[in-house]
Amino acid sequence: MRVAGLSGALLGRGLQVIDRGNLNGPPNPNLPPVAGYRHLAEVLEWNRQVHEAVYRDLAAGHLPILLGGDHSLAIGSISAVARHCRESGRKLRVLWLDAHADFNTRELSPSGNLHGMPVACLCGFGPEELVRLGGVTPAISPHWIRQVGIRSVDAGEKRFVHEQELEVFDMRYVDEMGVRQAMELALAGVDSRTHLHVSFDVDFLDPEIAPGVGTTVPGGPSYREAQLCMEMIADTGRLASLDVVELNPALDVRNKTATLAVDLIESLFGKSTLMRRPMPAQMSAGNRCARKSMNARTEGNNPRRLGKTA
Ligand SMILES: [Mn+2]
Repeated sequence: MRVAGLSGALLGRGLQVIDRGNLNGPPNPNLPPVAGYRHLAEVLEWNRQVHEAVYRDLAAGHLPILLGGDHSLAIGSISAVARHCRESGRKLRVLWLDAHADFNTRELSPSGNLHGMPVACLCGFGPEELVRLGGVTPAISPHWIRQVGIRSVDAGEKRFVHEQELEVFDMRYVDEMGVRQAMELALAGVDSRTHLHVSFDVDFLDPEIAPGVGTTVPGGPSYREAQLCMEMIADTGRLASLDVVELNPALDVRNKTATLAVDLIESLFGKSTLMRRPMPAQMSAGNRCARKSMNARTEGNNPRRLGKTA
C-alpha cells in the first residue's frame, strides 16, 4: 500500500500523514495448533505492540490507520480504540467489512487460526491473554458491531453469531436490499458522540477485483458497491480509526489489490468520483464556478469525457 501511494493519496485529501514505519513482532513459526490455538505467543506479542501504537496515536488526537497483516491484529487495534473511548466518554461503533464473521472460538474452529477469532476475542471469548489485552474484559459488546459483506461462516460459528446477537448484513442481504440499505442500517445511530472504527478486511471485496488476499471467497461486493460503502462512511464524518488487513502482496497481481485498497481509502476520506452537486446552502462561489464550467463542458456533448476529467 505504501508502493501504491497511500501517503500521497491522503496528502491529496488535505490530510497530514505520519508514517510510523513497521512494528517488529516475532516471525511466523508455521506450527500446528497448541491447545486449540496457532501461534498464540506470537499473536499476543504482535497485538501488544499494535495496542500500544494505536492507543498512543489516539491519545495524541490522531486517526490511526493499521496496515496488516492478518485480521487478528484487530484485537490490538480495537481494544485500544475501546480503551480510548472509555477514557474519553465516546460511544464506539465498529464496522466490520469482511467475507467472514471472524467469530470463531477454539471449540468451533477446525484450524485454530486466530485470524478467524478476533471478533470473538474482543467480545470476551478466547484465550485469556488476548481477551484482557485492553485492560477491561470484554473489550467491546457484540451490540457495538455491524458486519457487512459476510458470505463464509462455519456452522458452529453461525449459531454463536446468533446467540451473541451480532448484527450482520451478509451478501444475501446486500443482494436483496442493496449496499445502500445495508450501510444505512449499519451506520444508523452514529452521531457526534460516536467514534466510528472501520475494520476493512480486503477479502470483503470480490476476488475478481481483489485477488491479493489469502482467503478469497467469491461473490463479494463489486468495485462500485465497495465505493458506495466507503462514500457512505465518509458522509457520516465520524471515521476515527481504521484497519486495512489481510492484503498479501505475494498473492497480488501487479499490486492491483493494493492500488484498489488505496483508491477505496481515498473514498473513505471523502474523495468523490461522482457528479453529485453540493447542497445549495453549502455552495461556495468557487463551487458555483466549477459547476458553471462543468455545465459548459457538458454542452460539448461528451458526458463520458466529462466524468473522467471531473
Ligand atoms: Mn477478517
